[in-house]
Amino acid sequence: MDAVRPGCGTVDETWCLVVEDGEDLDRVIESLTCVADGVVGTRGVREEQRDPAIAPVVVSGLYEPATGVGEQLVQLPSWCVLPLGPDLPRGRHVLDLRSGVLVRQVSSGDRVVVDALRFASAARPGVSVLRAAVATSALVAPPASRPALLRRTPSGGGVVAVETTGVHGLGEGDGATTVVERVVVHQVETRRAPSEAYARARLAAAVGAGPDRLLEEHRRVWARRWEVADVEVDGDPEATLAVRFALFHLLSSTSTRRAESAVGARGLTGPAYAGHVFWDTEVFALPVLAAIEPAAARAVLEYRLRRLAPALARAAAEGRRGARFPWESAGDGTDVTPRSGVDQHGHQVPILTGDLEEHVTADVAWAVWRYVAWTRDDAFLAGPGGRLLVETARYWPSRARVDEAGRAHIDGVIGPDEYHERVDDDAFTNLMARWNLRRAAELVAATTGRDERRRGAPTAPTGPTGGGWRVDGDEAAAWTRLADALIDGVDPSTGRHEQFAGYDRLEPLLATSLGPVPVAADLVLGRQRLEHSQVIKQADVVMAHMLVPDEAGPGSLAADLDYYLPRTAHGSSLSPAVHAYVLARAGRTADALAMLRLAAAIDLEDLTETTAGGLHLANLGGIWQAVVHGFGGVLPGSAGHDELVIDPHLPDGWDELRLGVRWRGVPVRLRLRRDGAHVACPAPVVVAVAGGRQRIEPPGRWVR
Ligand code: IFM
Repeated sequence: MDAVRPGCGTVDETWCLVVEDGEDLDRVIESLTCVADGVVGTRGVREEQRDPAIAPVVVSGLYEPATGVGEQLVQLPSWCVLPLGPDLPRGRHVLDLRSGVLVRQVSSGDRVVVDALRFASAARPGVSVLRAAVATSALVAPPASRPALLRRTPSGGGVVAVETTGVHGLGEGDGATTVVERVVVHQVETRRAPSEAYARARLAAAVGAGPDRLLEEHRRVWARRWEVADVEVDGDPEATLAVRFALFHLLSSTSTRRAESAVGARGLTGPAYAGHVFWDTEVFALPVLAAIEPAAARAVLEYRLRRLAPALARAAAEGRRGARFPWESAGDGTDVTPRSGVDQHGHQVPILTGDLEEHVTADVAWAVWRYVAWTRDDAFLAGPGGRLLVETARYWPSRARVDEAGRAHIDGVIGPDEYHERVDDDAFTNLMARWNLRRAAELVAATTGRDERRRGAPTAPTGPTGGGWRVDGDEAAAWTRLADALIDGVDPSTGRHEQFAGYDRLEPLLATSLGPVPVAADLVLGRQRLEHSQVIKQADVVMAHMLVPDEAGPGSLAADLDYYLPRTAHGSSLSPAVHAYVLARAGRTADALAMLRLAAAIDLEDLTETTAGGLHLANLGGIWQAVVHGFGGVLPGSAGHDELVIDPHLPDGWDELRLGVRWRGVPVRLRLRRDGAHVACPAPVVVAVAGGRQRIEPPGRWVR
């Protein structure tokens, strides 16, 4: 077994997550220790698991009909279970983030009863391996392979799982050990029937390579990933582990190999929210991928592109133009938000987000822009990415209302703060719509200018399907006019945004008066009182400062933070990391660090008691963004500028922040300190530090 030990021989607390098996904690541990390869996620179900675990294995992009939630991610039984006897003592899991390997050890006195290692091959997605040495006396039957498993879905796709279990004995008598080597292949197809013959051929190739070589390949892929993306905080091992843990699960839940990647709210770590895709994917996970694994970000955008037709159809059915993306999306891209849920008193309550939480449409556009900012994938912007920007922008003029004074309003929405429903002029929604309109208009202007120069005639690229789009200058000019007319809620007397029309007149209740945050204010106050109070669920106005700071009222950042932070319950896991980011940008680094710790605790300490259903992927993306964009100040320059901005705001105790990104295809490693930054790059890059642009030649240098 030594040949397959992970890097945790001596456990490095910044690379390894160590969890002791504990009563009632199984479901949480299963989420924390999930191993996934972007296609198949295997939760850390114990090898001796007997009670029915929840969704031991989930399969990306495959949805099946499910009561109450429309569609849910396909779930399969665990392939890691061994026929172990009932009185096994509890053990511990060690998840080695560096090599992507989960080790489980169970000891009885001096004797190791189970010493198991598993991984989901990053080198061969769909191939997973379990290698376990178990005390022969603990086995109640010889370990054997399960027969092939086939699941089909209404999309015509499906998954077939085939496996081989090799068994051999070591030693004799009381000390005898049985070594089990199991290799499994999950062959997943989203649009056609999976082929068992192909799965068997892959299995034969994997078994031929053997567990040692499979592990070596797998570790090499993770080593390459970390070479680009690792984040380390000198002076704060806790923050280092939190951000590595976030990166590990984000990269595990997304794919660089598939054309399209459906990333649900819990990634591949669990079944909560039925694996539905929310805005979480575009504004929390995608920014991380765009900066370090652009192919995975592109696959995330492809998921929306392939569901543009239902988004166009929905807008048309509602009498609008352009595209309206669904609040919750699954297989076919129609809205699958449940229409009702059950509250704490057992009463049925309507869920209105599917009808009213419309900012997701602009969020999709924002993700296109963010991807292009990191990659300069101009062909994507000129083709299908541009189409997403244009069709989303087209939605807003048909959705907005212009009053007699010429001011534009968006009525009857839900913003990120879901405690207040059917509100008018939600500042976040309006700012995002405004941003969407302006970027699309700029794109049309840039494209038309380029085409004029090239051909002497004003045209925009067109095409029969996803890739093409055509906009005439009058339509684009109307977008700019609407953007200028949209109400943004800035009150000149306070210098801050009013979250929505009438918010300031609500009961001036602070979330902090309800108890320590995070607090589920809906449970404490009840829906009725809550909606008439100023307590908000999560970052709303503050979120706009994170996504579209140039759209927010100049100078409003401090006033908005001062006002909204004490009113925020952080009743959504998305909230603390957003605050960490924005507080860091505002220079309030001690408060930002406290928020970062809260964000880290959400899953690592199961702070909201919801981690059993899977890790909160948006929070994980938020943690990385808070560290890299918030504290590091590392971001693409604003539109039209080709430099990577570096503007660190480090909290006390952080001596140096080391991180990596891919800037326009070049892997750049940064060491950020209070007095300067070191930029290491294998090809020239342009950076902006303290407002000054500098060209950095390889291998790099300090900039101050
Ligand atoms: O998208 C979020 C939403 O903002 C708050 N409720 C949970 C959703 C899924 O994470």
